[in-house]
Amino acid sequence: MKNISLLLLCLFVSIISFAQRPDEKPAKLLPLIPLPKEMTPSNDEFILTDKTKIILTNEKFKPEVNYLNSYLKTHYDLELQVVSNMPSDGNYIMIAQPDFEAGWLENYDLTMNQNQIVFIAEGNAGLFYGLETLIQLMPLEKTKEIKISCAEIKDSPRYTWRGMHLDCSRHFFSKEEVKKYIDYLAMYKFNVFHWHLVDDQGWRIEINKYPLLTKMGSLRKETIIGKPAWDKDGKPSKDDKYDGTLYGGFYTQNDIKEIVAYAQVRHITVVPEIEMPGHSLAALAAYPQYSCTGGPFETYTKWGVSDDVYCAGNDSTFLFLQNILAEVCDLFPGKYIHIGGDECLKERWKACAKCQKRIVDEKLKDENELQSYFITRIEKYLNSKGKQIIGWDEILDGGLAPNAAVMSWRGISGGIAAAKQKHNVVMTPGKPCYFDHYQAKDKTKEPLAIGGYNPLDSVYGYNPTPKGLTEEESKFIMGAQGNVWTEYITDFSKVEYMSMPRMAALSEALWTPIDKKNYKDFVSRLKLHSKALDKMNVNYAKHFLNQK
Ligand code: TNX
Repeated sequence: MKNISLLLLCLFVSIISFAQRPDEKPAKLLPLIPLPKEMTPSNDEFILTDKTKIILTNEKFKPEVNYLNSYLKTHYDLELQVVSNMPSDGNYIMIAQPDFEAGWLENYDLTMNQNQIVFIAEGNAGLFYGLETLIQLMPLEKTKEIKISCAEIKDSPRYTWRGMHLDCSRHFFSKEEVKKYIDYLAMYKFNVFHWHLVDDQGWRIEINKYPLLTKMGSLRKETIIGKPAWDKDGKPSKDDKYDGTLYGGFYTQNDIKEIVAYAQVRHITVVPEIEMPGHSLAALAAYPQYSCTGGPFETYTKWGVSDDVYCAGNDSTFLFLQNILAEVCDLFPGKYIHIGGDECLKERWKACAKCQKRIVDEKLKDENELQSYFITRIEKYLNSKGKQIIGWDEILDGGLAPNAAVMSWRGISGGIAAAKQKHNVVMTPGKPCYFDHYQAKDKTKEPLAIGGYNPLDSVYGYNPTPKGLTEEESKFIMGAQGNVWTEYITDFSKVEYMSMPRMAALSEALWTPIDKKNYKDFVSRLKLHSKALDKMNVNYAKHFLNQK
């Protein structure tokens, strides 16, 4: 009996001492977002100084090494020497490749102790994500001795499409602001920037062949103040008030090239959106001949959806759009072009002789099938240019174009239907992926938003892979995206308020294995990470600071 008690006592003591030896502090909470797939923090510290060397054995990683060095230069005013052999003394950061090729281009391993930081990555993107992790571990204050908490990390993303969208039509954001937004995406390991460049309220991309698109379509004579009080017949109400101020802005092709290159360095693909057949009033204000009625039109000054859309019966409409898309294809090297496709009202088509003739000639059933004809014809053109189309889930109505990917925004049913038809899908249901919705319950204390309620925890808890799909069908869910529509977001500081930190929460929903996710733990890390946001002067929403 005595022996057994002794044994139990020994066991108890050893369990206690195993859990926490007196010389060992509990594992540190590291301010990493998104949380890596596998991570073991240690109590070691790596001290990075201007003596630290970078060992680079493969030149292909030079761009990422330059990125790290320019980060260090900007934030700590130091630059590390890059060498190709093991240095005889001092600590180092080694960049290595695995000795196999598996095609795991976004993965990285990061091993750290007080003498060395070793990255192993097969692809440049993987190394870039590793560097972003390392950067999040660096101290915020400018110092000559950069103390970095060590950990052993094996990381890779859960989804291949980790997107954020920004509507630059309803309100225009400068080139510098767009770059800032891209920086936030890079920080959280997003890899797609969906750039909403065109809508009823403004055309924002220079097209050389059609200069009036920016000369006229980028301007609106004024903007509605607050929310429109829609009349029952959809006509503007006399209660609507306008600000009487000319509003406009656009990106030159050089601006676009600069932004695309900026994103490329950060392993972010820019997906441009050119809306059709609806949401096209700004283009029709400049070129009314491509509408059903011939116009004239004005760039929309209020929010909502216009009746006037591109004419689907007129062959010259397609030529016009193809000429635009040809320039778009040259500017954006990514595989996908977003062709919109949402909320196309069919009133004009119903009354248009040319559209009705098209329906008869093409043996279409109705205006929904006419929309499908429209999108399929555009798809054929873009496929011939080596591009794939992606569109909002209305492109399912009347039949999906053969190779189209679908962005599911009216809930998830469009995404489920598309996946079942073996089409690629990006999930972005209004709940919880619309970051133009309110993020706090008490709306009276919040800046004006379009409506809805998408708090941080619901964004965090989002699982892009819906129930009810087989494993095979689930493979078509490429990922998800957060959308920032800007009807009520008039300046960049409000873009930050609406998107941060919901963007951080979404990044974890897209990156971290589902069984590793924990909202409480996320909030604890976010509290640490928010110090970095403070340092960057980001106007993020602070509701989480009161959450335990
Ligand atoms: C719906 S989402 C729209 C946008 C609006 C947004 C406001 C989508 C494809 N169309 O035009 O800006 O709602 O939340």
